[in-house]
Amino acid sequence: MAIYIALGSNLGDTDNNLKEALRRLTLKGIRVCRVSDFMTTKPYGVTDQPDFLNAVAEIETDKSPTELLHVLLQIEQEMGRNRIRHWGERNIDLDLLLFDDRIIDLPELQVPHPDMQNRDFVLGPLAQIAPEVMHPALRKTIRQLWEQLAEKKKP
Ligand code: PH2
Ligand code: MG
Ligand code: MG
Repeated sequence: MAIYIALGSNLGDTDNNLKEALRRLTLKGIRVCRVSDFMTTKPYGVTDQPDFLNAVAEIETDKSPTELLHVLLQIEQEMGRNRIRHWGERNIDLDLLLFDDRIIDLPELQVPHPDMQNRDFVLGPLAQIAPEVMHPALRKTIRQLWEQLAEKKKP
């Protein structure tokens, strides 16, 4: 069981932005156990924006999911996150993907992330570090979800 977060950036020094976010997690007492490669990805949803740099990290913490969400939002704020438009460009975005096998449906927090099974830029890095982890709602492994998405995109 583990906790996974997604990191994304497509404004400024994107490589440094991801590294800085990971550093700040550690400073706040959150243990960063594994980090995927940083991957350049095409923008999803809103396509007229720069490519993203994305990664996924496995972390450990005693915090509750809501407490962790607030740490993620706090780091975004500390890093001067500028949200220009919904799904648009940003210097840093930190999203909670999976929290052990918990299913959470609060107004401010849905876990597993409700759109993760449709996102290459999440499943790609996640499949690199956690292919056998089970999605607790869809009852499929990350590898299966990744293959399913690739299948869907075939012409
Ligand atoms: N984040 C979004 C919208 N689209 N596309 C990519 N490639 N990577 C992202 O992190 C991303 C996106 C909203 O959070
Ligand atoms: Mg996001
Ligand atoms: Mg976000």
